[in-house]
Amino acid sequence: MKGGARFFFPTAVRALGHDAIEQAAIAELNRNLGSLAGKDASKMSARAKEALSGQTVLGTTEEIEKSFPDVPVPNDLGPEDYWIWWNHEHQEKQLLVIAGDTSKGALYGAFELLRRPATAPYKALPMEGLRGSPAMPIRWTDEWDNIDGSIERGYAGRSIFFDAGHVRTDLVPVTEYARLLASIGINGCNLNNVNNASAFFTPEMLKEIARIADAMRPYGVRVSLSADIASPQKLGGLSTFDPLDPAVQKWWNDKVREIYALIPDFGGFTVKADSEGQPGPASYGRSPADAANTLAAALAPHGGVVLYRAFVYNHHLDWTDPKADRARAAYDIFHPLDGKFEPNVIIQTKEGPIDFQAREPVSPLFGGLTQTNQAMELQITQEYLGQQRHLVYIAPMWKEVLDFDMRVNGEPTPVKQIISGRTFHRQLGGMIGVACVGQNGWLGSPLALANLYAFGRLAWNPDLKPEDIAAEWTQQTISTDAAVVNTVVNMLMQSWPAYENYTGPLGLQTLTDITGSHYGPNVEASEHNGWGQWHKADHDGVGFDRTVATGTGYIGQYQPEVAKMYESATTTPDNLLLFFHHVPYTYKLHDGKTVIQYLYDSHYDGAERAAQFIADWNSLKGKLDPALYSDMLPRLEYQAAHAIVWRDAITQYFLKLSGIPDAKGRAGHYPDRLEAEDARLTSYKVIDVNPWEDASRGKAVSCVGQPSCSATFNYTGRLGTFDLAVQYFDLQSGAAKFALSIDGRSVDTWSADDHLPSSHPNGDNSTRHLVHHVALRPGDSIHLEGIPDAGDPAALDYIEILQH
Ligand code: GCW
Repeated sequence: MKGGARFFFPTAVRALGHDAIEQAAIAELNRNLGSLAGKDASKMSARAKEALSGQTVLGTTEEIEKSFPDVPVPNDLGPEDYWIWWNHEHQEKQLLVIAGDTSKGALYGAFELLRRPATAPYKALPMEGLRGSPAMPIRWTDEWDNIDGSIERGYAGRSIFFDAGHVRTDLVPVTEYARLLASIGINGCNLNNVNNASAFFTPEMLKEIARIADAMRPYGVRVSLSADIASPQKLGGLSTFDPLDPAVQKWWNDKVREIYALIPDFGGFTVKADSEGQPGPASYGRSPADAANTLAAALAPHGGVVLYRAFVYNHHLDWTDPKADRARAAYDIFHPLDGKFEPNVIIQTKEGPIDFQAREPVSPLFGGLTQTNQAMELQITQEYLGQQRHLVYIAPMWKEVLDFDMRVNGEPTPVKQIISGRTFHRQLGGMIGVACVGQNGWLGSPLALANLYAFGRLAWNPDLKPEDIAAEWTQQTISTDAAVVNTVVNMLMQSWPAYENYTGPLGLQTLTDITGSHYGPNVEASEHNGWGQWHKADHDGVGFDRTVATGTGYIGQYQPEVAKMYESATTTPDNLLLFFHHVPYTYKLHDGKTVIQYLYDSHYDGAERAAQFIADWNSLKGKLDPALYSDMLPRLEYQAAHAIVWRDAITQYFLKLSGIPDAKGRAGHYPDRLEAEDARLTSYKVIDVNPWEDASRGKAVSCVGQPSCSATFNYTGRLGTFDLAVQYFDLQSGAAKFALSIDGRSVDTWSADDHLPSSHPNGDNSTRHLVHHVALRPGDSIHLEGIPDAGDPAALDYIEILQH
């Protein structure tokens, strides 16, 4: 425990109290001691051995005072704070204290202690003890699990909570998840999807859900549920769900009483109402405040809260109306209700005004509710950020939002202070991370877990730096080796900028299929429909005029100093330019580059960066757990290839629309490609890919109604050895097979057996197969055979000869 020496703690560990949380904390310490101290003691230094003697005790401040009256326990710890203190004595007299005002605080202290050997091995505890305190009271994950065990926007397999209309029998993964959450200070978990929530409220189901609460309780994680506002009618048989009807209030009061009888520490309700087809108070001409307060009145006597989501908007907007603007909705609806919500209501606002895009400005609503509790909702699950198939570490984005200064009343008012309750002296507030964990390694991809970790750490302390959090995470979960930590942290830190660059830079949002997969490129999917995710690209220019002067007036929802910055294109940061302004393609950014050239360059840069991740990861081979190394490598290769699909789609699209060529000659110009539609085809048919930009030159070939098809290309290039990239479409269903041969020699075979979104060939499933070191002579014939399978027509886009 001393400075300069490696950090150990006494291995005789005990709890002073008996409650389940203290027992869980002790179990956690013991479990990890095994890996710390169980190392060969004969090889330990004398100092290290000494540091392991004495005792570690854990308890509430009250328990510590009683058993150890000489220990200087602070008397001002908050309910979830911890205090870790060492008496600086030697050997058997050595005493390490982990205290909390409550056992939950002590549990967080235990996890803090366990972080240190990997993250701060040589850092001594301060003489006065180490204190920790969460910045905000509400630190929850939301899960969007359905009662059948599927998960909306979940990319890691099936639910750990539910299956076929019931709570799962095996709740071991739930306990493990609660541990994971507690280790990063998360204290609540909202279990079910905000859509279609009523089925969870039957008496039978609530009894089953109590088992989940029991499994999570020892880790200080309170469960809560999404509530369907129409439940009194759907489940209760009432003729109405009007929140102001006394029978409706009574129904909720009774239901809440029923819940608390089963789950005494139930957290409360999350509500999505009047949004994307969910019922809401608008049906009766009532406001969100009326609905929220009805639920709040039922929950208040039991200590529960209502997280009412500000994600309320009309998805049938008139796209021909230049004043219509979805971004305005949350502020327009909720700002007038400021001060009308009960004290146990918290307005839960997505971090940006649209919907978890690659980049958005901060929601102006954070500055518009000064008499209302607020929480920020963000997505850990990567719905619009590559669905965990792409490495995107989101903490830098969250950090920008948290640090953003709303300038309320012209004063410094960073979002992190508003949502912690400090700015406007609110009792409640916090951060909600939509996690959607599943049975497949929680988030489906090993490095995606850095996002869950970072979410918890930032909710605990939003002053932490994303790169430091990335380093902590890497040290604890991958390796403390400096090269590993540096490389992984660099990869993580570069991943969001890379993704933004190859999907939707300059505030264009994620240029994906917004009505379908939310995954691959589809520039026009945002346009000409009521969803309001418009970027308004046309032949002359691109971007959405949201100014007060000539646009939708959205910018006027910000406080004056912020509004002033965004109102003028010259003072708007480049990375949000097109979110706020419609400009010609030739408009010059701050460094003098035109918008169109930036669109080209950023996509090429982003794709290049994604390719670099492969080399970065490979540089760590031998220093990584081999299983992790080989799990991650194909994911990074896939990402690099899909980044090329994105790059080509967006650059081709804007080249055609603007008619302005790429000054560097890259966009739409692929000299090393052999297009499938130009090959000699046997049974393959040429198809138009939809959207056209998702295929090289808009066309591909597809094998429909045939047992097999082939494309033969005549190689006319130079003699040499090359890598070949075969670009094909790996549809969701089936597993088509491909066989490549050169001049009759079989070179490679593979199967299109991934499960990518979409059932027709497009950018969701355009996939690259690399064949290395292929010797080619001019005049060779490159022959590709495709064998379709169960709805997968072995569709093929091109072969690219990669020049070394
Ligand atoms: O981003 C959109 C998602 C929906 C989601 C909705 C919401 C739960 O595409 O799947 O529904 O947001 O946040 O309510």
